[in-house]
Amino acid sequence: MRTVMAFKHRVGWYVPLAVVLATAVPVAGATISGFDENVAAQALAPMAARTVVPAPVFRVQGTGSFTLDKSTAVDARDEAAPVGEYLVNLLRPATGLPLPMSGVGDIELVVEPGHPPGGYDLRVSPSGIWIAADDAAGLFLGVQTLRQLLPPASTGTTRFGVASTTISDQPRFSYRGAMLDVARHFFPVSVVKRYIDDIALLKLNVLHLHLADDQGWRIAIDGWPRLTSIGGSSEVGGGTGGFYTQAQYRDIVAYAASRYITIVPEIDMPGHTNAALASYPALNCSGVAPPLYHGTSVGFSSLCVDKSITWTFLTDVLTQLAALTPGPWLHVGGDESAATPLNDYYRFVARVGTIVAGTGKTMIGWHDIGRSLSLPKGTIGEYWDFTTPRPGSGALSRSLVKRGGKLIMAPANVAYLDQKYALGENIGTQWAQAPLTIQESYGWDPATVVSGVGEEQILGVEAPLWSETFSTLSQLEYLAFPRIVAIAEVGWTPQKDRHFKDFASRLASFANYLQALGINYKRTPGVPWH
Ligand code: TNX
Repeated sequence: MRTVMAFKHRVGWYVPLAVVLATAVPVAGATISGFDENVAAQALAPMAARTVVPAPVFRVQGTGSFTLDKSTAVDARDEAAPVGEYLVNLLRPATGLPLPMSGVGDIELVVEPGHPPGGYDLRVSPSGIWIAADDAAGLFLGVQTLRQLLPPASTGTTRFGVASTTISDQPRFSYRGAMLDVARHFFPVSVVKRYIDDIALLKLNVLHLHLADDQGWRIAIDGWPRLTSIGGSSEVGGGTGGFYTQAQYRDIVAYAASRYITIVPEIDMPGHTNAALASYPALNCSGVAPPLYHGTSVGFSSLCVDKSITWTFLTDVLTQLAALTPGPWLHVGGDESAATPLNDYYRFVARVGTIVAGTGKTMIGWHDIGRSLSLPKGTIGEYWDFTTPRPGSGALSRSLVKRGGKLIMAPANVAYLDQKYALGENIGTQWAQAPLTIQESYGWDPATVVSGVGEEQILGVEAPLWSETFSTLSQLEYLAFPRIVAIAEVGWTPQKDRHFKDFASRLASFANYLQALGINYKRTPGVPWH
């Protein structure tokens, strides 16, 4: 028994280290012959403690480890059951272990009150793994941490060790989002689902879909078939575009929900609407439809504020979108409406606000909508200007907060994932002070960007990914990773606990998981990639 304990103790440190080493030699089978295990144990204790992104709020290392084996079972009942299913569906193929879901198990997932709000508690000891949270969503976050405590990929043995540890964790902000622009280039359901899985790993809980812009309309609306047959048939560069049927869209929403991720649909308006205007001549003030647009300019299109068909159209669109959306928010864009006379813009946003309020949803708009004098109480602004606000954007943001709304922080110069990593790169844009480095994506505090908009006025953070310059999954992931990891930690980990050097070393370890999952990423300078 003593020997077994001692062995287990060593194995606890040994297995994760083997994994770190194994990435250089992917099927190394956890053999590190000639390696002094005592030295390994010392070297690994801090390392194992530092491999989670975003960094947990509280964590201490224990002694020993738990090893999954043929007899390991998972106990996840009632509300916890779907999270248990999710976990075993990940672990069975990765480990080759049976991992039955039974009433008693060494891996226990529990929904019960008394845990960190929005977060979870996790304990690993030699006798098992226990994760508990107030709800299934919190449990799911704990499971994301557990994934990063396990080796990233099968080492060819059945020994999957997790070092003993106690974690108590909760998010800084309740809204932690990614945005994907499926309008400039269309991405099929499979790519959207893949991105949902990518961001779930980072404990993000919102995916904002930019569903319509000048270059394409991507969601079927009953009664308006030309929106998709015409408006959906184009994209930047002249490709064939595409769109989601309502059934496909519901499938995306349900898939996101199974990862405890809320979909926020955005129809950008009154500008960014060329695809809709090209589909229905009557929506244009002139009565003449413009041609489809394949370029990348902004600010040239506008809905016609005083035509009644505009309001029939928007009521249909927003009502149907609300019905497709279990989450609390509808995003109406409102940015860069340079082709809309200012007076019309005020009236437009006010009237849209009334329609959204009528659906029971809370309106979100880019911070530009702060210009409008009349907005439903609690309207949320999404801040996209730089971390040093240029004239106007601070005041527009404060005007939303004064009316009881909160802000989602997505400053373009640090959070826009489409900004180039380096000016010589062939994908990405550069208008927002590119190059955008990993240090810059990490090194900002959402609560000090806009004066008068502090911690309490901030709903959360978001990392938008605009798609003018790319069309494949691999390019999408390349632009997102690793900068989205930085934004996820900005949204999760308390400001005082964030330090770039520490983040960079955890990020380098996390890259083993990206590799194991086949997620493309940029090996940005300043990170000690293995
Ligand atoms: C700005 S800032 C946009 C998008 C572009 C993006 C490109 C804002 C709300 N809109 O229309 O796609 O820049 O980086």
